[in-house]
Amino acid sequence: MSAPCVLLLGFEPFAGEAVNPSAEIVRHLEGAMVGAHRVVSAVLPVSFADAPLRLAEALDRHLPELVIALGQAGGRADISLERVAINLIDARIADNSGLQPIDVEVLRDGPGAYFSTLPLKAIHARLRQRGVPASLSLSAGCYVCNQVFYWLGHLLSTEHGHARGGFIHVPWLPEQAARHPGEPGMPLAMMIEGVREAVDCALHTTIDLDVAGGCTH
Ligand code: PCA
Repeated sequence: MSAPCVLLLGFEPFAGEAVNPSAEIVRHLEGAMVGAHRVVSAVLPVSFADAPLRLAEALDRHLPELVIALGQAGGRADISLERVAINLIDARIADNSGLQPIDVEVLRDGPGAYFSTLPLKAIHARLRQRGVPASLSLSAGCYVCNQVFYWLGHLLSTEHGHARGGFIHVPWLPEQAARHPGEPGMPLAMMIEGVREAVDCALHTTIDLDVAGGCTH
């Protein structure tokens, strides 16, 4: 019998960047074992039309127990543990297919929001303990990452109700930040360590910590 799996999702580069740290992280962790769970991964297009389809395909193919989608949030200084996906798209720039939807719902007549089902407080504590800068975030934005996070919430509360999951934004890599004077970056190795710890913590935590988290974004 094959090992139970954890699905990690990243995104292709966008907004003129040559790399997306989220894709680098999931490629690095593909095939890794975290306890008894095997990591599988997929890199999604930065496309409002295609990303939700590719997300659903990956869930159907792998039937993971845990799903963590990752995306780049240039300008943020730490690993952002996203709490909530909202039913709103308002694209600041066109996606990689040239689409720029403005003020539309992710899912017509869907709930206003879906919440992460990851144990975010426990993950936050674990990352800080390991020296990986992290914070809880109240906004995954209103671009493709929020759309995918919302669809993930929808799929986890319908046909993939056996799985838990959520979204984590990561900063630019140092080489990307260098082209944006004054903006922060984070080394890839630290992000990989943070995501691996988040997976391990989520797999081992059934009841989240009952502590104040604060939210910085
Ligand atoms: N970040 C974008 C989309 C893809 C990515 O990595 C976002 O935050 O919406």
